[in-house]
Amino acid sequence: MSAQNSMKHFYWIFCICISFFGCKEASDPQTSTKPNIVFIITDDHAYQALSAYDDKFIKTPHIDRLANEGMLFQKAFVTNSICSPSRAVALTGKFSHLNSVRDNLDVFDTTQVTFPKLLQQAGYETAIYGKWHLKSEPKGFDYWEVLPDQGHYYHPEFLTPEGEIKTEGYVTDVITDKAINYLETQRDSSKPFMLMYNHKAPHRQWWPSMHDLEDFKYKKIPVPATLFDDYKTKSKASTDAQMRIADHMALTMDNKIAPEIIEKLDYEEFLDWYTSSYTERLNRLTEAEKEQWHKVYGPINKDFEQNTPKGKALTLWKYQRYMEDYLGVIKSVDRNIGKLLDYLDDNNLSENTMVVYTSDQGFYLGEHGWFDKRFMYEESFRTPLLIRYPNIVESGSVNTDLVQNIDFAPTVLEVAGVSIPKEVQGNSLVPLFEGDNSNWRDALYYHYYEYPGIHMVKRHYGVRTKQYKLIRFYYDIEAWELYDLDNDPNEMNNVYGNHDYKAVQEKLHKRLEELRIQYQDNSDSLNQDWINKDIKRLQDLGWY
Ligand code: SGN
Ligand code: CA
Repeated sequence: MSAQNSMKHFYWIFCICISFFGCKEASDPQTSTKPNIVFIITDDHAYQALSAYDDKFIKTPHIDRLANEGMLFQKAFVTNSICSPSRAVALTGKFSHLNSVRDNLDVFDTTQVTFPKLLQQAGYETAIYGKWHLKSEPKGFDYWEVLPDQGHYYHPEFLTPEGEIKTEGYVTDVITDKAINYLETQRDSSKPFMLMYNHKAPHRQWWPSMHDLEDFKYKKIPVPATLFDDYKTKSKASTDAQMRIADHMALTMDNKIAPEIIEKLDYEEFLDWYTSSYTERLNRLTEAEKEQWHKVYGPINKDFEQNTPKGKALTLWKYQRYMEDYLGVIKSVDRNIGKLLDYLDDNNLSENTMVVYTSDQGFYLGEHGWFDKRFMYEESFRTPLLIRYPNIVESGSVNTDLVQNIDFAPTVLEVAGVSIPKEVQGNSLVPLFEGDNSNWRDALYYHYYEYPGIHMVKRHYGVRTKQYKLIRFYYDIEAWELYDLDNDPNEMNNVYGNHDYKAVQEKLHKRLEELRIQYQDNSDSLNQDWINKDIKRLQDLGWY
């Protein structure tokens, strides 16, 4: 046993003795037996843009601290790669078909059991600041201030128990200030706390903070090998998806070229509202901010006007512009996480606090030609997961087991010493913290539903083992795809129906059926009512 492990065992024996002999719990969080929890969920943070995973695009030294001082999960996944569903999964530990949120239009049923509610009942104080995106009012939180819907990057509004409020500043800074203010001035220090600190960033439309406007501009960003994927072996689901940088990324709203230039040069925008959306966002800036903004984006606009890229050159230009802003937005996330971690250090809270860093899903940074998420392919199925918990997690450790966001709720509950309800479908990560994966899952289940809808990614479900992935696309298509991830990590070669994979394919079909039974999911065939309701809502939104 390492010196560090024996210290940890000593710590636990010490804690057990204290509770056994009925000693009064000290109010100092350092000596309290109940650990605090800081749960950070960013929005659309690709693991490819987090240097603990990969430093080809950006260095994120502050977020990386959580891996250096804790555990980095190399194979962390979501169950349904989209925002509201992922948040509902995190809160309940249940798949979308059982937690009321299958897509971004569903309303979260707050009468359900959630981990914040259970923590509250167990004597925790709970708070949430930032993105919520579940439509109903937050329940199970002593304090909450959340962004309405997606929220805004500049001078964001917040929903609070007292109604909507306006704030000044950049959203990532504002959320951090609220979280630190809670810790500093509002928190009841006689209780352990659970703080959800959820960022809007780096969600589309990628407006960096004034501090980071210039950071990545004109720095050549490496281009992914699959930027010009022609989906040769894939089903129509890939061709039909509307999330290609080349065809569906907006020159105005996403790449920040002034609408009058786009019009003058006769470039086409995929959707009309992109132009107004860009102007509305620009108009949220103060006059001083606008001036600073134009100093950086003015020359970019001029260059575009002079060079008028077309065809492949335009796709490469759009990719470069997209990444400059996306990475700029991440800079401010990293800086703010650093601020929060420093606060924990300075206030003697780091030792007895579990800090979880994750995103609601991954994101495409040009792989397969895409931005956005939704597909069960690796870049959006995976999500970053870094956990620092000095009580039991060895610093600098790396885990490669198949973990999923259904595991978050049971993990937090076990760490807090609260029993895990039977209906929870995930597993606590605590055994993995301690290096024990003897009873861990061998396969993951996934199900995505938001179709027809924005980006038009067809409904699909599937299974992923350590080496293989089997996907079924359904609804207005019937197609299967199979990938051998060891031999084809970029998922370019669909081998479904290939004779060499006959046995593998049969095994995966069987495993998929077992998982659907285990997780009680028959929602592709039996719920025509749900499907009709979805179509009606999407028609109301003018998306269908
Ligand atoms: C918005 C975005 C989409 C994005 C969805 C869902 N368009 O509609 O690109 O897929 O949110 O994102 S935007 O022009 O309004 O930015 S999610 O993270 O909330 O699921
Ligand atoms: Ca998201």
